[in-house]
Amino acid sequence: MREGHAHVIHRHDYQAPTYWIATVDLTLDLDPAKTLVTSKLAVKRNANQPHGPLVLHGEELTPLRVMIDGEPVSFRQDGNELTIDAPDRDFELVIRNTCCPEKNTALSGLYTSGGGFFTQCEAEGFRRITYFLDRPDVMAVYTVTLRADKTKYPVLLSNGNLLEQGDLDGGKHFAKWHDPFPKPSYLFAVVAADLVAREQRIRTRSGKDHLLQVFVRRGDLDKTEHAMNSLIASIVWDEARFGLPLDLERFMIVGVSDFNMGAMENKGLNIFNTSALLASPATATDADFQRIEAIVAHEYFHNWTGNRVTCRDWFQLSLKEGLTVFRDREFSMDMAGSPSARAVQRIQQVRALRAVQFPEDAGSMAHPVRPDSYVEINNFYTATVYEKGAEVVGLYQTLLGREGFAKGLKLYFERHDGQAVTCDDFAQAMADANPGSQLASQLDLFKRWYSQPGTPRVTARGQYDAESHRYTLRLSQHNGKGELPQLIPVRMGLLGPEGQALPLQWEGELASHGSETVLLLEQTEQAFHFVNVLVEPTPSLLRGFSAPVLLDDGLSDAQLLNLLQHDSDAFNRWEASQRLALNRILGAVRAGQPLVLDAAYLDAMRAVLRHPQLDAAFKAEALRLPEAAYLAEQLQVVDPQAIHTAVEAAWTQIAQALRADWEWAFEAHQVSGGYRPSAEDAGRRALANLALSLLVRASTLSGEPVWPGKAYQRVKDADNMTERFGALAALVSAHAPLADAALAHFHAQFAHDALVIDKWFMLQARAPERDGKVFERVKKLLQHPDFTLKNPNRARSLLVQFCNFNPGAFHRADAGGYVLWADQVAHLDAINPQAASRLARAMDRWATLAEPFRGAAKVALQRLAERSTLSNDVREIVTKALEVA
Ligand code: B3K
Ligand code: ZN
Repeated sequence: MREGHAHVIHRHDYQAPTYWIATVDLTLDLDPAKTLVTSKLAVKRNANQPHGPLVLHGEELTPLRVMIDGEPVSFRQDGNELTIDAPDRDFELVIRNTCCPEKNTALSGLYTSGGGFFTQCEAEGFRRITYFLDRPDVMAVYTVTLRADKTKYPVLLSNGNLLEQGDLDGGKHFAKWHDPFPKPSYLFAVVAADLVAREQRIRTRSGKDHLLQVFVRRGDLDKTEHAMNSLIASIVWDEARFGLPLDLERFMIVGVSDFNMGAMENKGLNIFNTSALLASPATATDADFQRIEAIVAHEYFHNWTGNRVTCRDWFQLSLKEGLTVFRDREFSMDMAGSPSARAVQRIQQVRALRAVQFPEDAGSMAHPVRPDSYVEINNFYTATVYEKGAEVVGLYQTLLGREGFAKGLKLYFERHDGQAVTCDDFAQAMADANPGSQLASQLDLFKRWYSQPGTPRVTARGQYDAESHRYTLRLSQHNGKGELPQLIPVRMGLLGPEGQALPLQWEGELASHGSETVLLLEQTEQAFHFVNVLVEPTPSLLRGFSAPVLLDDGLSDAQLLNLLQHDSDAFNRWEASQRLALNRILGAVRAGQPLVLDAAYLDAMRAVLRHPQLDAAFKAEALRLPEAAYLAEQLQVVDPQAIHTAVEAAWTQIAQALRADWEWAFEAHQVSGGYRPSAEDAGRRALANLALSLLVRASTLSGEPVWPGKAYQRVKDADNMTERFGALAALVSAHAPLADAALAHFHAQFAHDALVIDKWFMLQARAPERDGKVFERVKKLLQHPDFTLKNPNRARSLLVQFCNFNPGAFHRADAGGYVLWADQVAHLDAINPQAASRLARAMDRWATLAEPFRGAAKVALQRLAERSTLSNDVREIVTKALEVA
């Protein structure tokens, strides 16, 4: 990887391989220093391609010998390729090689963690275990034999079914696994460790019995109940909603502490970052419980969308990721239950999309949902491929309806089960299953969502003619330079001045068709005419965020307040709250004036907070201010300090002006009884935590001790992590005098729980900056005995949280944040390129920064780019950043 040249791979260069591999018979003699791998492959000539040598991928491996049909043959190793002059026919290939798991700090391939062996093969980790055609269109049936010391590694796991196990000489044992489903190498997995399992047997609808297992380290078993429940719920849901059953006798999940992402969907053997698996009320927050449920579901759902039908090449990544995120979102919404709880889910999805994917799509790493080229594929597991990809899949459902979408998915599996396919194949199945649909007639137009980068900007302006009772809505779309119009469904309704939903009647029609419709914007500009509109309406557009666009509807404060109070669409009520805040914050930033929140806004927020019918979870979302990253996206030139100052001022005024209301909210939303991670209880805790944080803020500013004292007491006494951490966050973000004592208490109490200590780092890294204190603290924390760059969770919880998600502290006029960033990216890159590359992305949007930030950011980027030792991962990010200007 390091010696390799930055080689750009293009989507249009795809070619099927010269050889296929039908079966893989793999034996691993596991040893941390030198693992011996024997791989026996049934190689098949692909008659559709001209004959040529067999070129296998291999990285950081030592080859020992290569045999064809039992005869040793010569081979050439050149960089990361092994070339064999193979015959023009089918043959058996045997390769023996070694690799070194304990030196594998990149955590890709076979590595050690906590004294055990684990693998991560997506995207290109299998080639770090043995030489192979390590590409997703090569699908093979695997048989795997593991041999290892029995005392150190009592549990030996691989994909599929256990065929055999037993003891060997010298204190060793073995296990032999067989996976009947052909799979690409990226879904291969091995675990050998000292683990214990929570087990559950279930019988699915079809009457088949299955064994579910969650493997963790001894001592963590009491934190696996939620994951097991989530797995069972996912299995039941996928069968009920899409008719997709569990196809394996055994489904295993394994937790590991050193892992580059959340989890991995290896066939029948999901491997999880412990942060995405372990939860108990004492150590995990409501958000953790929710995230674990979503990730367990996501990986399980991959079993069909990703594993049974996989990607032909890595450009098609969103085929499995966008679709699977869409599926886990639908699952989470169904699990949340009430319409309001579903809306809260949608709100949280959109908040994340706007804070991460919108900036990505406007920055140096902007790429289409189906990218056209890459240097390092691991850099393309992005918010665009995942989250925007899921939005695009959602568009199919919006256009086809739930039933039409389900029909499309059914046809997709009928056609492609067991194959490696493309996003085009998916789109075609959706269209063919729904002949006569708008999708089918406009498929090429629709597919621009896959090929064009950037967030479409939609402008909407309404015109009311009081005499003729006509209302005309003009929609236009602006895409990036040279980009064509896209197909944008705009779900909408009209509200009267008292907030009543108005009937919608098209020009030329005799009667109205209800009060909600979906407009299809497919050209650069279109006008939609409504008749019999008896009062001047307020348009409610893009309900439920029906397309991933930036909408400028030009609504006045009065109209936004009308929507906030009355819209039947909960998402748009929330959106109105955000727009009211956004207009004020941006107004102050643009004018270079201190922010002063007006009574109308504060009264509206009070009304939301005190509303008798709205759910607590919804209130917490509506009262929360827009993310700094989303605010920044509205500006041509970004001064992160000006945004930070305005946001802080807004919070302080909301805290002070609504003080009595927050006291009421805190007391009124206490949850009694045992901890349950239900949407309803979580919503109450979220609102109580927000209230507490604002009360501590207001009190700290006026020097009153009561609320900071209460928060401190809560840090000590709370019986669940959501309340404990909420109280700690309240103290830390207000820079309250008791914050340090609370942090020390918290650290001492959870010193032995790595996942909780990660939270402790994260909280300090994300605290709102005040007089440079947060930056100073982060520098100190880099020296903390608990800090290490070797564990990705720990590195992320301090560095990614600070550099990528704390703009007010990171962007400093003295460039200190950028210097820290460049140094840490370089250090981390020497250990773990994928983790470093993630951190490197903190500079994606540097070119829009105001001076002096912009100039200083450029210097830091150049300094990093000049280093000769960068990995391809980091080099690609830094090079792209510098190409912007
Ligand atoms: N498919 C994996 C991600 C692999 C990332 C490789 N750099 C997890 C997921 O999306 O489910
Ligand atoms: Zn996924």
